[in-house]
Amino acid sequence: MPAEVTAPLQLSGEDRIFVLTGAGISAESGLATFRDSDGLWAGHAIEDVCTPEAWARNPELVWQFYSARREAAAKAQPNGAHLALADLESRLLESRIEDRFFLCTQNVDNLHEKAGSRRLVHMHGELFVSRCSAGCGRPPVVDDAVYATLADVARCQCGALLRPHIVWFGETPMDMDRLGEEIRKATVMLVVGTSGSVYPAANFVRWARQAGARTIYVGPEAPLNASAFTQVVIGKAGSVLPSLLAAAT
Ligand code: BV8
Repeated sequence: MPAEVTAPLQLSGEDRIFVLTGAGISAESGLATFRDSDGLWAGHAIEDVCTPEAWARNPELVWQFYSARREAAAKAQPNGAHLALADLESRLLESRIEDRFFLCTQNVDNLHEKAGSRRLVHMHGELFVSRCSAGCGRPPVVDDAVYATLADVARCQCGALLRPHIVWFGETPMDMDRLGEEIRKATVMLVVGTSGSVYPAANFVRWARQAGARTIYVGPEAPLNASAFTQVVIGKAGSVLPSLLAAAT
């Protein structure tokens, strides 16, 4: 198990930091993670709500699952971890070197945006966006509606049902080329609150290591890919990130 660290993160002017977040960063904002005992998967089997097959079989159940998450996320506020990352981004951007900071989240909630983060990719999609389920080519639309029944679900101009603009298992994550590019440039990778159980996100730390980057994990327990990290900070993101990132410029 790599050594625990408590010292604030030190960055040199040449450093470029790639941050990857998971459900754990939103836990202290009251949003359930996936695998916790009372987590999202506790109530539903992945294959019933988070696959293209589930959508084809029962789109009403899928919309009820994501509508409940829209209601929860709409009430949630960013915590100290989200705010510390937004603060670090603005500090590093002050240094006028455009791409010293990049944030990739597996989360579909909008708490990073609420915290003020800007240079951000939702590799698994966004909760408050929908798109045409027939793939007619029209762009995704902002949509915060809650759909209790299939009859309520809005339709695309082409007539097809709207589906959540979310990456389901078996579907290709968003912006993989850009993410690969940003990981190759990174000299530091900070990973926060993810179990390291879902791919390709769980491989990012290995790609960063191969590129020679320092790799740091923050979370209350070691992730499944812990061996790929050069440093681990065991603790909750909301209390660790503000002090860990305070000195980084
Ligand atoms: C794909 C959106 C091809 C939906 C999600 C290789 C090997 C084996 C399997 C595969 C493989 N490659 C692909 C697969 C299949 C599959 C996969 O990985 N299956 C798993 C189950 C084995 N992957 C796919 O299908 C992916 N697509 O591979 O396409 C491809 C590949 C490469 C390039 C091009 C194409 C698509 C996967 C995306 C699925 N959609 N989310 C939704 O949100 O409803 S995944 C979803 O689960 C999340 O987005 C996240 O990615 C993932 C895991 O969740 P975590 O965020 O890690 O949360 P979890 O609950 O697991 O853990 C919480 C952590 O937080 C814990 O560690 C806990 O300790 C910590 N924590 C708790 N409290 C705190 C905290 N940390 C800090 N502070 C706290 N307070």
